[in-house]
Amino acid sequence: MSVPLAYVIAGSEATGGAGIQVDLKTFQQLGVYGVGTLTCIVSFDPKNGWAHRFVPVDPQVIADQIEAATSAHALRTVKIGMLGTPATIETVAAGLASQEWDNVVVDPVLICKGQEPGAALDTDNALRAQILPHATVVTPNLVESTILSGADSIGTVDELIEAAKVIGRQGPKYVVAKGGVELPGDEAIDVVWDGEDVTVLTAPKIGEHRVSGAGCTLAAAITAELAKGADVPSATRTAKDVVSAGIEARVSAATPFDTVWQGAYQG
Ligand code: PXL
Repeated sequence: MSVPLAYVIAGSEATGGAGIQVDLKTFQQLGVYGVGTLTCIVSFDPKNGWAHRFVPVDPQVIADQIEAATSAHALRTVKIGMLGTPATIETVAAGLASQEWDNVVVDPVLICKGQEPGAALDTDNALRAQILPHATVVTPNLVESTILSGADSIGTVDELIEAAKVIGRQGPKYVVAKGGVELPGDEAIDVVWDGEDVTVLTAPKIGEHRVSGAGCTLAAAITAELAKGADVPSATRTAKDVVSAGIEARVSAATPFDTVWQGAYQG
């Protein structure tokens, strides 16, 4: 029996609500065997308002993990999550270039919830220059779309579409630009731009509060569906259903945000 495989290169988020923990849970729920490489360890600090504590993994150790994973398995589909430093980006870009991929899903984690935007311009620029050109799909949230497109702000669906088009010119074949709860209106809107046409996906917003792990779950679910042979538009539609079900059944914690329950989606 051959099981579909998906690979993720991402960071650990110690509360379980984001990062590689979410990616691997999502892969499993969608019937895909997950292989993971760790780029960094994020441990929120409960004594200090759950502020970020961030430790990058040594670049050589990242390269070693990529070597082990890609030597053990015939991996064709990969998701890139949080990278965090220019040195990590350099190492991961070299890993991506070392073999061919059918699908590279890039979740451009420029900042996490609670961090200041623009904290690390060199990291943003390295991601844009070295990772985006490899992407089959990139999945920016509203803040990331604003940064990557250079827009002053994004407050409407038309502005989100414009930003997706600008990001699409930086290399990725598909841009899935997420409106999330911050984009005004009753619907959670995602814009899919394929270089020629735009598709607007909608789902009812579930509450007005952000839920941790929604972005990681969406990109991981797209990755899993691509690994199973879906095309990008249908993978994105399924992924949106996975996120909606997971937000509906969210898990509460002492952290500032509830988190997505990946086990809720039953296909
Ligand atoms: O949600 C983005 C994200 C991704 N990956 C890691 C994170 C976060 C946000 O906290 O810590 C490791």
